[in-house]
Amino acid sequence: MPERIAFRMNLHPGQVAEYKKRHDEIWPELSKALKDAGVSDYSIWLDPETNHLFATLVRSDDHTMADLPRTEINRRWWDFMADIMDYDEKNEPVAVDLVKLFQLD
Ligand code: RM4
Repeated sequence: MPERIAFRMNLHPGQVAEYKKRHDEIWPELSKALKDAGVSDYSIWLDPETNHLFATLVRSDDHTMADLPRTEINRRWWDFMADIMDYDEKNEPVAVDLVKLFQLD
């Protein structure tokens, strides 16, 4: 069964327009890499009070999301985004897994 996951990232203050612009112009190779890794229905939402980015996506049974950080395209995208988001010591965007507490089908 495909599963939906959610996680939280952190945007730097004053960078909403830039973040949206970059994603409006997302590199086709990155979209393809995500889809090829089994990712679909991926959306990112802003909490304007905290600058938190709430991300949610569906991943397939046989997804290979764990391999994405090692791909050249993903690394290039993360380097490109590093000036406007919080990053960790591994030079990856801070991403806190969110815990699902409710579902209405
Ligand atoms: C975000 C962040 C995430 C990436 C999406 C497409 O800004 O870099 O890691 O999955 O873009």
